[in-house]
Amino acid sequence: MELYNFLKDITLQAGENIRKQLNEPLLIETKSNPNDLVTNMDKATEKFLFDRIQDTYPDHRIIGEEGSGKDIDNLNGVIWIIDPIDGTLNFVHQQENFAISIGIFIDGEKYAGVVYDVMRNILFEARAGHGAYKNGVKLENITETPLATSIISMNPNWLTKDFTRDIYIPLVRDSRSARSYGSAALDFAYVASNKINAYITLRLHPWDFAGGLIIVEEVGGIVTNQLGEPVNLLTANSIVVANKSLHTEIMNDYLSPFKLELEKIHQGRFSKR
Ligand code: 2AM
Ligand code: CA
Ligand code: CA
Ligand code: CA
Repeated sequence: MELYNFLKDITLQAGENIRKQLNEPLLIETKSNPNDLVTNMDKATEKFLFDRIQDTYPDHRIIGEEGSGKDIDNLNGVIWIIDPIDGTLNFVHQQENFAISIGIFIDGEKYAGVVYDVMRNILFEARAGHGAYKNGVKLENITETPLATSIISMNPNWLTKDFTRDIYIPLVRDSRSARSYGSAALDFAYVASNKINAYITLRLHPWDFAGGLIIVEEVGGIVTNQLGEPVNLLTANSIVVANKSLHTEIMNDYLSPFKLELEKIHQGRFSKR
């Protein structure tokens, strides 16, 4: 089976496994802090995807949130970057609004990405250079919007912290409105499908955005870190994803004035995954 079809196939199967086991008891553990959760389903889904890929493509390498490929420090060959459940808090509290996110890169070049909204059974997919699709329907290029008529997505936590409040309040104030969905992968897919016009966040890991980046760039979206630099697939990153003109407006009018503060925030913070 062609690699792209294999990617979609195992993603849909992994989603079906999650839906089938939704009523089984969940084992919930905490990771870095009491609000940072992981469940047996996150781990089982990563293992399912890992085993399927290794069986079929033993020379491919896999980076996953729940421990796969911890030592990988270069992008040589075929690399899968996997978040088995993006939006674990939504998964635990709501049993919806979470996604499986996968990006495949070959020698560091984009190959294909999926973001699968498991409970709504909506598959966002893209093969680099071949357009992006939502449940098989081709997505149009996203529209360019000024901030004043844009809906932006941002985690409200960034508005509560002393070191970031002054940077982000003007952005939220001057937008048409703000939303927070709790799944970075879905945020990327929503920018790609024109439901929202930008997503801004200060810290994402490669597995949060690898699939979504390939999808949104296929429809004209721009993805950089908050210093305006290309994102790094091997480390954590800050993120601004938006249509082209809105990305420019956010960078020039809202983030560049805080360049020194943002550089300070970035120092050291993003060197590791
Ligand atoms: P997760 O559910 O896979 O952990 C929620 O705002 C978004 O941020 C989700 O995509 C979530 O992914 C991600 N996230 C949660 N904790 C994070 C952390 N400590 N650093 C970076 N991203 C995180
Ligand atoms: Ca997590
Ligand atoms: Ca994630
Ligand atoms: Ca996750």
